[in-house]
Formats: sequence, structure tokens, C-alpha cells
Amino acid sequence: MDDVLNTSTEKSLTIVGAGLAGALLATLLARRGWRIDVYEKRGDPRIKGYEGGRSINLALAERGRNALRQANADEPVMAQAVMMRGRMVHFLDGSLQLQRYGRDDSEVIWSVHRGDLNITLLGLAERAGATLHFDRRLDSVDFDACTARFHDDRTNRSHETAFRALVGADGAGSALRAAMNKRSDLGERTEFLDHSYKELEIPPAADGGFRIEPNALHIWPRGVYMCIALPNDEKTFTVTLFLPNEGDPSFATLKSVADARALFERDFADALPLIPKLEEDWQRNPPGLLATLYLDRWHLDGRAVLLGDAAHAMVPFHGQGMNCAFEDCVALARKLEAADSDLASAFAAFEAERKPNAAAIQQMALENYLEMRDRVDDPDFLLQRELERKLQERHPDRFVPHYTMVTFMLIPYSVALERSDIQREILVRATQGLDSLDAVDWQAVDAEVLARLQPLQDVA
Ligand code: FAD
Ligand code: 8RB
Repeated sequence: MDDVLNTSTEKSLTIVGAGLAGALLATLLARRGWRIDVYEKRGDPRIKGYEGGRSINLALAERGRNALRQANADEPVMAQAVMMRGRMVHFLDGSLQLQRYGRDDSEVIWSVHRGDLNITLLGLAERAGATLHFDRRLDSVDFDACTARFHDDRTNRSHETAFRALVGADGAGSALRAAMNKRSDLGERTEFLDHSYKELEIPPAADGGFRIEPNALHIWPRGVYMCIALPNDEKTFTVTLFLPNEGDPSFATLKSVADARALFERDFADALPLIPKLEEDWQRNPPGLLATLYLDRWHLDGRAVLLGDAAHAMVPFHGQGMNCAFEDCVALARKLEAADSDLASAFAAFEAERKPNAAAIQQMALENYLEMRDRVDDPDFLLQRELERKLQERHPDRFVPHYTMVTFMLIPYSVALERSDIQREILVRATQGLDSLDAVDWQAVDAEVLARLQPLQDVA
């Protein structure tokens, strides 16, 4: 055995997965005096370079930044982040429209490089005192003996380790979840979306600059499908095409790269000349699957708990998977502090707090796909957005736009969902049959806001 823990009450935990949540949680807990071991199946990205080496970026929003601040990670991460002020909508005729996410540049999201972010967090975790074990893939768990077996895929050797409790931060395909399920049914259910995605790249311009507006999240909404592009600090953009699996056009009908090129010529004409390696990019990977993972239970008494994608993988359309995983880390660290040494009650309290919120953002992520691909160029939708802004001005403490509650505030996702549903009803009713805000019945709308939306207090 690699090492043996001699007490069962010591503040110690074994984290599986040194991805985004695993590295952040290790930092938060090690700083509070916990003995933390982290096991990661891949090699150390600080030595080998991040897997794949391609620029894959993520949108970081306020929930994620708030968690990073608690680990003193916000500053190093923000140093390389690219600001995205809003959606840059690319219409079929080539015209553009920037739809701001917030009121001003204090309400923006940030594009960050996944590899750099992970490397920053690993450095902080180590400096805080956590021990990182790379090339250690969780293989099996003996929950009676409290030992876990890890495999080194390079040497093909196994290593057994004793643990007090395991935290599963090992992503959507979690091996810990599989081990827990064997022991006791977690009520797992995966719902695949009938759409998948392909990643493509826009390289820098000839002069080394960005080829399109850097400070935006670009969207090419095309009804049933769409493309998006996020900027990287090395002046590239990662483009993602989201497309149905079946029907026309779909991944099933795009049988060759020539078919893919033809689709881009027809539907994404302004993007096509920006993607010189369309063919190579297209052929590199099969389409990526998109799914929502639901579990009835996230923990096995005081011996194991899941968080992040391992507990609640979601579709990407709200850009909140990482942000939510980071929020999980803060919540779990708090519950562990509060419950002192009683891990079972800390895990139970964590699950009780986070499960409804995870379910809420999972639902909102599914809903935002329709908005992004089909609504952002719709006159009714744009009028509702205009009214949303007006009502925010009229009732700043009560009427807060949906996107703002999810992206720029720390209120529970479940509260954001509940209030968004009410607000959508108000917006739809008040603009029904109108093509401008001139004829809005302000008295009626104001009365409905006052009656149905209590003042909102942010937890921040
Ligand atoms: P991960 O970051 O996936 O980390 C899991 C870690 O566990 C990995 O390091 C993995 O190697 C390791 N591991 C796996 N199995 C084992 C094992 N058996 N033993 C040991 N280690 C193991 N979210 C956003 O908020 N905004 C975005 O814009 C955004 N964009 C995304 C773009 C893409 C292309 C993808 C795929 C996801 C995106 N997400 C985004 C979602 C986000 O990446 C995830 O929600 C987030 O990474 C979850 O963190 P995690 O730590 O739970 O899992
Ligand atoms: N996973 C994002 C948003 C919301 C943007 C808006 C949407 C790509 C895979 Cl699809 C998507 C958003 O409403 O205007 N904020 O951040 C990130 C998104 O996709 C990421 C890059 C992505 N995630 C598998 C692919």
C-alpha cells in the first residue's frame, strides 16, 4: 500500500480528478488545514503540456470568479482572460449585431484557456499543501476496507491507497460514480440531447491580431442549429458547430468534409473563410455528444461524495458547467467546516443544498439552446429584451433579467429559474401583439411586477 491513514477523524480527504473542480477544492481545503491527496489519471500538464495542446476555452462568469477569489486564483486567471461583452449575432446576410449581456463593462463574461486555468489551479493546490498524484486512474474502490485502487496507464501497474473519504471530481464519466453505483444504486439517469458538436478553429490574422471582434461571444443562429466562437488570448477563436444527429442538415447527412464545406458555404458564409483548416478540424474528432446527467443521490454516507460534472453534467448552452462546479467546491468546503469531523452530515448537507440548484441550471442550460439558435434574431424576442431592460430600470430590486441572475449574481440557480419563469410570463403578456414598447400598458405591467416579484436580495 502506498500510504496508510491511521485515524478516521483526521481532517483528511482523497480527491479523485485534478481537473477544474478537483484542483480548486484541493486548494480551498488544504488552505483550511485539511490533508488532501488528489489522484489524476492524466500526466502532470505542467510537465507534459495540456492534453491535446489545442486552445479550448471556457466562459467564466461571476459564480466561477467568486469561487476563484476564495482560493486567491482570480488574479492569475484574469490576467489571461478575454472579455466578452455580449453576443455578436451573425445574420445569414452577413450583418452583425452586438447584444450586450449586462448594463456596462462590469457585467461581462470572460473567455479563459482550460489548460492554463487548470495549471494555475494545480500550482495553487500544491502551494496550499495538497499532494498531487498524476498518472493515477481510479480503477476500483473497496468501501468496506476504505481502500482505492489506482492504475498507472504508462507502466500498467496498480497502486492501492487507504482513504478516509473520497470526493469524486472525476468528470462526466466518473469512475467513482460507477464504483458507488455498484455498492448502492444512486438512481443514475443520462438524457442525451439529439444534437452533437464539432470544434473548429479560427487562427490569428496575418498581422497576428484577432480576425473578428475579440470582445464578444459570436453566435451564428440558424434555427435548428448554430455555430458559436469564443476568443483565446493567443488571438485564435474556438468555433463550435452544434447540429442535430439526424434530419437535414445533420451529422447523419454530412457524410463527407465536402458536405460540411457546402453547409458552411450556405449557412455560415462569413465564417468559412476564417476557418482555413475546416477539413482537418472536421476529420480530427467524431462529433461530441451532449447530455444531462441526473442522480438521486450524490453521496455514500461519509465515505464518498460527487461534485461537478461527476454529479450533474449538463449541456453547454448556458456556459455554466465549470461555474457551477466551482460553486459546488465552495459549498462543500463550507459544509465540511461547519460539520467539523462528521463527514456524513457534511456530504448530506452539501447534497441537499446543491442538488436543486444543479437541477435548475441543467434545465436552464437546455432552454438556452433554443434561445441561442432560434430566438436571438426574432423581433418578438428582441422586444421582450427591450422591455426586460426597461423593467430592470423601473424596478431594479425586483426585475432582474434572467441572464443577469444566472451570470452576474450569486443567488441560488433555483431562485433564478423560479423568478425567470414569472418574468417571462410578464414579458410575453405585456408585448403580445405589439411591435414596439410605445403601446405597453405600464400601469398593468408595474402592478404585475409588484404583485409577483418580491425584492431580490443577492447573497453576495
Ligand atoms: P473535469 O474538468 O472534466 O475534470 C475531471 C478530471 O478528472 C480530469 O482531469 C480527468 O482527467 C480526471 N479523471 C477522469 N477520470 C478519472 C479517473 N478514473 N481517475 C482519476 N482521474 C480521472 N463550462 C463553463 O462554465 N463555461 C464554458 O464556457 C464551458 N465550455 C466548455 C467547453 C467544452 C468543449 C467542454 C467539454 C465543457 C465546457 N464547459 C464549460 C463545462 C466544463 O468544462 C465542466 O463543467 C467542468 O470542467 C467540470 O469540472 P470537473 O472538475 O467536474 O470535471
Ligand atoms: N461545451 C457559453 C454561454 C451563453 C451565451 C449566450 C453558450 C462548447 C462544449 Cl454553447 C455555449 C455559452 O447565451 O449568449 N456562455 O458561455 C459557452 C458555450 O459553449 C461552450 C464554449 C462549450 N461547452 C462541449 C462545447
